[in-house]
Amino acid sequence: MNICFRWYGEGDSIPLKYIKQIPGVRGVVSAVYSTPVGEVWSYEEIERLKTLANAAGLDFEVVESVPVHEDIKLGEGKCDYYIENYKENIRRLASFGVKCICYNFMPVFDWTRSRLDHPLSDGSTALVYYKEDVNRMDPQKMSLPGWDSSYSPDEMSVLIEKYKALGEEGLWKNLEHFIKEIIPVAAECGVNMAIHPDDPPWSVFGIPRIITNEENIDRFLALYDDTHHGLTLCSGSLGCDKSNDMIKMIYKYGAMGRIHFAHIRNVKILEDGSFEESAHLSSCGSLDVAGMLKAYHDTGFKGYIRPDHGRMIWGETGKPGYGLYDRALGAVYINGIIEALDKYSK
Ligand code: DNO
Repeated sequence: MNICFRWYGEGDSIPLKYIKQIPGVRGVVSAVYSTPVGEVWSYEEIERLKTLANAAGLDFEVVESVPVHEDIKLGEGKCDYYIENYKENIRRLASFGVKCICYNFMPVFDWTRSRLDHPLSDGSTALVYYKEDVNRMDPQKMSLPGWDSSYSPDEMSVLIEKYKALGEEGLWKNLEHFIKEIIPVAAECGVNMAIHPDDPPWSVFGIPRIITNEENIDRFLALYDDTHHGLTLCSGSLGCDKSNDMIKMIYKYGAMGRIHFAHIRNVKILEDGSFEESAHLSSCGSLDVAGMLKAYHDTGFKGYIRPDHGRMIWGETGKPGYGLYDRALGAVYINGIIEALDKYSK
């Protein structure tokens, strides 16, 4: 397993040399953030990420994310143009040694939470999703760190209505078209495409979401029979729906060679299905993190793995979910379990 750590480029308050100091971390996961969604990333900017990472002794082999333009997801407007740009981004990234590209097909919004700094009983703060609060939220009057903030409230409301009209089947159709276009290019370049599940794995604000459970992931993988067409298996996204059996999914999709990137996050699921993000340790949340790592180990997982969102601890401030300390603890916890599995399992 290749342990890596997300780094938001030169705008990240966490220096690469700190990431390098986390035991066992081999590379960074990053992206070009200055180019508008859908446009082609410049060679210079991709090269700069690679040069900076390598100079710090870190690999740069995973991109998270190359975002998918809404026109592709809606199958309208400049869809063809954006798909061609997407292919070009795959080619360019491959030419700099990128081997895995994470992306998602969530309409309009990336991950959604009701609060980003919810105080936990130990004095740390975490991202939480309280269903009642989300039901009261108006997406046009808010923005979250993972969201594309380039839309005005009016544009956002038009988009939301379009997706409501498109529905799940319409979204599947557009996803299928996109996959059939890009996977041959990825295969030719030796890049593994790894879709990130919807976070949370259910519809928010009345908009369809489809990468949500085993049945839909089966359908997704069946769209194209090639191992370059695979998954970012994010435990904290899929795992906040109790009916998703993460360990079963790791064994199943791992055996198929379709998991290219593993996100390890723990969540504490509350009675009404709301959830709080927790420390990585299994006993801190509802997920069996040790069991998941054993499943990766048992299936001979050779892909990339990273600690996902951390809490804010030890007085740290910064990008919600992406501070240094708790994610570093997560990396070390993952390393410890893997070392024990490597050493003591027959
Ligand atoms: C959340 C992340 C997501 C992820 C995208 C992938 O912290 O896991 O924002 O990067 O959904 O496209």
